[in-house]
Amino acid sequence: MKIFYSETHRKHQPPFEVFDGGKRVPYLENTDRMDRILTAIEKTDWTELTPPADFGLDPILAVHDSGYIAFLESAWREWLILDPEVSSSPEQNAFLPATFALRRNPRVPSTLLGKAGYYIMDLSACIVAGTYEAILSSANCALSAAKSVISDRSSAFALCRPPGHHAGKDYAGGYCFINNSSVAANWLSAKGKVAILDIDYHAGNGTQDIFYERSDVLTISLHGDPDFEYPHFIGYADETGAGAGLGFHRNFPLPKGTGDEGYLSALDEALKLIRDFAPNYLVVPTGMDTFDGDPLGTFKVTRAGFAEIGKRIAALGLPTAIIMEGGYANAALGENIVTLLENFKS
Ligand code: OKP
Ligand code: ZN
Repeated sequence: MKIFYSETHRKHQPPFEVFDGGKRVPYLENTDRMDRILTAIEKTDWTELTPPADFGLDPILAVHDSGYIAFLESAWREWLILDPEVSSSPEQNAFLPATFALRRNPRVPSTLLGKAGYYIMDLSACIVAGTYEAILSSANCALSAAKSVISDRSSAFALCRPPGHHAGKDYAGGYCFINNSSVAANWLSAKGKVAILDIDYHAGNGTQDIFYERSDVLTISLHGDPDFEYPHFIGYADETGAGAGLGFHRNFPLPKGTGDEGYLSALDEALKLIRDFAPNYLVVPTGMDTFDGDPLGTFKVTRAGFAEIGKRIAALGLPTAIIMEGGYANAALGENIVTLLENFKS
């Protein structure tokens, strides 16, 4: 199985994020996550680590707003000018706004902090010097996996970092800037019908937003109920698409403590929807934060659970692009993802 990966993610290493209560904590979406996965992948004899190709900006701008991408490109440089103190210790700093848009009146301010409040939805999408380069490289991993799914007619894994599923057309949040899975799915949608099955612990709000009015891409997300879990304001069961897209989005909000049994029964419902839709390609935004003991999750999915989840998704028999999203129980992360991926060997 081809695994698309680039070392460029290391350029995105924010020194902190801000948790509930205003607590500054070390950035949980860290480079160690990738190191753990790479170590586990190295032990297999059926994986082939492959550098991503450069797809340029076009497939990204086919999903994201150009003003938003321009903001991401220039934010760090502009921040250095606005706060010259940052230049003396850039590695101890990250750029984040402290005021957020209401979006009742969709105007984009002309200034850096105005734009930041408009384009960023929380205190985890920190921008540092290397963020832009890292997010382009991450998107290229997802696009490379999508292309490989077509040309090799087999499944592929995009080892993306930063993740993407919380990023919308014109906003960053939840460690996400470019919605890698959506960029890949939209690129694939020019070649056939696509379904997206998001199995990260958190609701795939960005993906939901991006495809909400489209009927050619079915989007489904299984996640912690947003009534108690991030991202709180989206991901409820009654959100099923709009306009032409009505009926082509589904959410499966699940309770705290969901284990293998509860998860698998929701997954079976989702898989039935995908079979009925009869897509040509499947994109799976994959988070391992459903794992029992994940610091950002409340579910109790086990390693045996991941084996079964992978087996049931693979049984769809679709060319599948598996796209890395979250998962923060680093010590178990590598073995967990390999356990899931094994099912997609060709
Ligand atoms: C990203 B991914 C709430 C803090 C939430 C952001 C979580 C982003 C998860 N207590 N912080 O979906 O794994
Ligand atoms: Zn997550």
